[in-house]
Amino acid sequence: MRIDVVSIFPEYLAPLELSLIGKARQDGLLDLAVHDLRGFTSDRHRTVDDTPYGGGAGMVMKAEPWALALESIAGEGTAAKPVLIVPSPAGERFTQAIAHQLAEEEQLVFACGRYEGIDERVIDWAREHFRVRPMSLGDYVLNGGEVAVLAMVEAVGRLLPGVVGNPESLVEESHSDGLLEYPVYTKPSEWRGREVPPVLLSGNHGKIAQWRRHEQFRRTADRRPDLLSDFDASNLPRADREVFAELGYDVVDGRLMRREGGT
Ligand code: 6GU
Repeated sequence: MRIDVVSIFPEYLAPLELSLIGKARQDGLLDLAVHDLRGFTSDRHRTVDDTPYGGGAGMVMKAEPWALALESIAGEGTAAKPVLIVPSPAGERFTQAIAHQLAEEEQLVFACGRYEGIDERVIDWAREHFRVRPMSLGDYVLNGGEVAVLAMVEAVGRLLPGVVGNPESLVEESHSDGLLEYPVYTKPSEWRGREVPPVLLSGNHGKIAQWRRHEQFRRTADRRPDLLSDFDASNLPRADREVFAELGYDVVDGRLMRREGGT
């Protein structure tokens, strides 16, 4: 996969040289380039921002440096219409499902805005060269897209073939099946008076798998009940339905329904 990142703070992306993603780049699995937006200015001050039309606080990123940067990237690449991801708190929510979609792409381009954002005409114009996707990590505000790009590149990069050594690691993790992951433990079996759940020491792999799945249900109901409305509860084994019943959920038409006045 080819990834291009445009930013006025290229140094912010330095962590992409480390760990799994850094290794993937060294191994030739990921070809990643970071471009300085100021390299596409032509005035003495290398200006990338200006005051907003209509007034108001803050500055807006000027259109022309962005167009020059994105044109040079679109011209270099081999993908017909690469995906252009524009990190923004006003974007579509980035999810594991989207990470999987993006991992299938030949080329991704990330446009890191700062200040109050990029002149909206760039987003519109860019649709001629890119499949544009404004993306948000969640409902909070960062100062710019760089930290969000670190997160998205890591989420996508680890799904590329060969990046994670043992692909089994990708199967049983949070969000891979619409549930949060189960809790994990390692030696010693007793630590500061706390025991590892005995089932994990039982050697009974069927029992362990069921316990883990039920812990996923409990955790998800406790921390992220919103995820349960999309959970496919048709054909759930009786033991699973019993756990959900304890948690205050009934199965109605293959969906989990919070019981009225449930605990
Ligand atoms: Cl992707 N960008 C910015 N600037 N803020 C955010 C975000 C992205 N996601 C959540 N907050």
